[in-house]
Amino acid sequence: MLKLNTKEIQLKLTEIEPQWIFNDNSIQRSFKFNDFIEAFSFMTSVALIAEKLNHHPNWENTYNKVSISLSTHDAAGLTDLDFKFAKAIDKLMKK
Ligand code: H2B
Repeated sequence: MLKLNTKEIQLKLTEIEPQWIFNDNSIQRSFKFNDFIEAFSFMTSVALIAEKLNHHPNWENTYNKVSISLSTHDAAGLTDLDFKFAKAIDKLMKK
């Protein structure tokens, strides 16, 4: 996977939900649910996408909150795969 440059990243950021922020060589978004079960159900769906893409999130869960940070470890930065993953997560949230 090819590491994206700043210009490519700026363009790609316009294709995902505005809640994603570019920070520390990754894209990050936080989610809040009604309770732990809803948060964990969401995480389960994200985990299935991750396995399908063979691309995995760095994330944190505290009760009803989930924070996700996406980057490509192998490329030490962002690649198309991170944006593909972000789009799939955005799609989940629209259901
Ligand atoms: N996920 C992420 N986010 N970045 C990677 O570089 C990565 C991954 N590499 N999932 C994959 C798995 C790699 O470790 C395996 C061996 O394919």
